[in-house]
Amino acid sequence: MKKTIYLAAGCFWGVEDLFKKLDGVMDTEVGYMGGKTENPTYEEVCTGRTGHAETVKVIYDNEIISTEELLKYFFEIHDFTEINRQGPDIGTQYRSVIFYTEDEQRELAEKIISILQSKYDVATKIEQAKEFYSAEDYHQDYYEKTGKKPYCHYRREEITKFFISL
Ligand code: MHO
Repeated sequence: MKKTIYLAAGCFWGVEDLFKKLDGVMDTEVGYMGGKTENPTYEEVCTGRTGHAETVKVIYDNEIISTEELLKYFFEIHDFTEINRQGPDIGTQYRSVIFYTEDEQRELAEKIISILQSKYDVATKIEQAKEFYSAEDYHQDYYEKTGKKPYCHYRREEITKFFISL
């Protein structure tokens, strides 16, 4: 079954790149969510004043990847302990948020966060998905287009191992 979730975890270039490579992910799109400005531009979001977070829309085939596996991957590819920041990128637009579209996603996000909290300070917030504003074309598939590499998104072996140990 096809499902949609919106994930914010710092600069959306890297988040999209990593999710695109995940088995079961059918489509991705980068954009903005969680703020107050309608149809924001990248420059406006960069000021931190729109309230939006750089967000990736992830459409996945739930028969190939479960929501739980997808969410665990989310926690493996970014530093979920950072508040309003991801690596060199600082500001509320880089906060860590799971924007759910259905109750099962919210429940699983709560479950995984409570497990992670036994060992880590988790900054990730869980919120209901709101209006998603697609980002400018040049931000879509940024690393595929430019041939550059993500600078703060990669799979953290420590977190992968933590999940395996459960
Ligand atoms: N550090 C990057 C952030 C880009 S991301 C789309 C830059 O300043 O270009 O926010």
